[in-house]
Amino acid sequence: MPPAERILVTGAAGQVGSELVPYLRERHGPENVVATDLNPLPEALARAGPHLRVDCRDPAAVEDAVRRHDARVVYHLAAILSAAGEEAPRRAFQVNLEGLVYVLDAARGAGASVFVPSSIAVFGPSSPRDPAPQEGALRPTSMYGITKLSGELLCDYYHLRFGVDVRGLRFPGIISHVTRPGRGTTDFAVEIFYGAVEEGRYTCYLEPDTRMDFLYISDALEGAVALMAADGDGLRYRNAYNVTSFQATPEELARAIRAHVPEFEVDYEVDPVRQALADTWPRRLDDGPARADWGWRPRYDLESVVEEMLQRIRARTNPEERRVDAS
Ligand code: NAD
Ligand code: AKB
Repeated sequence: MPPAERILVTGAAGQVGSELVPYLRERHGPENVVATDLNPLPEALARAGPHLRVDCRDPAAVEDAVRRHDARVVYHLAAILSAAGEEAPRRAFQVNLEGLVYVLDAARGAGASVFVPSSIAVFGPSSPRDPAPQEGALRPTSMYGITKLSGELLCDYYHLRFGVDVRGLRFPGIISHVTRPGRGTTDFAVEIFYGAVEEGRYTCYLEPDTRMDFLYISDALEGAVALMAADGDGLRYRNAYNVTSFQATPEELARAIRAHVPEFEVDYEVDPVRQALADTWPRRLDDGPARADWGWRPRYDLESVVEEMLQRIRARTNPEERRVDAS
């Protein structure tokens, strides 16, 4: 168990934050992990430890939250994801970039370190797609990708210029079961499990053969914490390391689910905006540097994720399985 640390999480109500906060509270004590978000937190999260409303676009509020709680580490998750960013590009710019600068300034003032997740969306149509290397052609065409790539550069700048210990991972699509995703391009890989369990069917907004890159939430959380614990001198790429676990198309996901839910049906109604985003992203990230520099090793693959997602979602909707799950 690591020594307890005062930690502040922004965007704690989201898909990643709602699982990162309990994960950190388990390790550092509930009283040491402050959950913040613009929107209300899930009740369980709010009940279990300190929390407050913080809009990351408000520099005074961010600085006050970091200072008042004497945060030593900030996990800055607040963001507008890819599909939502195409609906409101200006807002994506403000939250993803202005908000990031305010968090970096507050961390600099307080001497705190920072984790900032980046995304596979930093790559663009001119990038190699399979695999996309750690370094190379990074010319994203979505507002989300542009803010994420600019964010990586800002983080490196704050490290080089001001000595802020800021680190990040380029996540592919994250699959999880506690909080539904926040209007990204990879949401189908979560929604499809709810469709299978709750309705036996799902309508997918991407073409059946669109290959995308994925990571299970447990690997994402372990990766973030491992990167923050790594010796900073050994990090060649602070912001941000490619990480990945497995690749799948909607049709392959559906087939893997059908091994457990034989009657499961999927049809397709393509959303041109999300299809266009998916078509500019790599099919797979090269995670070699993360493996070499700080020992990145994901534990989950397609089959184990399918099993776990179905079990977790069934346990929430089926009281018989809930009892089994809790034992
Ligand atoms: P999400 O959309 O589920 O959650 C983001 C949270 O930010 C929400 O709870 C929202 O209320 C909050 N937020 C929005 N505007 C805010 C503001 N102005 N001030 C404070 N909070 C605000 O996103 P997520 O999936 O949890 O993503 C977390 C981080 O991980 C983001 O930086 C995202 O870019 C990155 N990421 C996620 C994925 C994924 O598949 N989930 C993949 C790659 C990178
Ligand atoms: C999205 O689809 O926007 C996110 C991401 C991969 O960054 N899930």
